[in-house]
Amino acid sequence: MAARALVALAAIAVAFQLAAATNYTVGAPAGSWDLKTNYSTWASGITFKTGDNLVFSYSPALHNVLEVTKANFDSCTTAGPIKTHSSGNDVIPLSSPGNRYFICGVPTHCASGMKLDVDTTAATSSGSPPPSGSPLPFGSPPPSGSPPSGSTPSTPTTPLTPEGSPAGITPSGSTPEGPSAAGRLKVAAAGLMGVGMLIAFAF
Ligand SMILES: *[C@@H]1O[C@H](CO)[C@@H](O)[C@H](O)[C@H]1NC(C)=O
Ligand SMILES: *[C@@H]1O[C@H](CO)[C@@H](O)[C@H](O)[C@H]1NC(C)=O
Ligand SMILES: [Cu+2]
Repeated sequence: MAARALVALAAIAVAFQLAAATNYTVGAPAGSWDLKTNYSTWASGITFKTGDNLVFSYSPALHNVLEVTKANFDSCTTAGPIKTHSSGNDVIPLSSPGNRYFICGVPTHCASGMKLDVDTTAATSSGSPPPSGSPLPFGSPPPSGSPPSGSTPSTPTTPLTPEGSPAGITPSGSTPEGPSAAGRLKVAAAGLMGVGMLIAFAF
């Protein structure tokens, strides 16, 4: 009984953990994968973490997505891409830290601004659930309350424009609130784990 409650609560905690990964629709909310969005401005307002996904949403009749090298990104060279995406709803997992480069392969579109450089930082380990074999003793703080020192801060990078987001790119949606919302979820999940242990001891 108590064990079952613990397992259920652990599953809830894990579900919260998975929900912390974010899907970023490229260009949203003001635009998408189009000819009018400034993608360096768009990306500068987001801290991309490993586990997040990029979602390129566009009409496949008008655009596509080529993942390319930095050299080909800089020169808008569409030949020999690392990977080509053309579904119109391409979900690209940011599975490891580092820079990745995406351009539109339709002639003139890259030079017109359809190019996105994404710098992914390693997600901190602060949110990982405690090992199942060693529950924390009573009274210990939630495991995710404070990230370990030396971990990458989760504050978004400073936008290039002095006034913050330019008009039209309003900071709504999940983007700017992602890290703090995720942090709250982690704390909530940790709290649930604590309740689970109370239940376990009560039985
Ligand atoms: C992200 O998108 C994928 C694919 O559409 C979906 O399976 C997943 O649930 C989404 N995750 C979030 C956190 O929205
Ligand atoms: C995007 O905006 C930045 C900052 O205003 C500017 O320096 C850059 O030239 C713009 N990029 C494009 C492709 O227009
Ligand atoms: Cu295009």
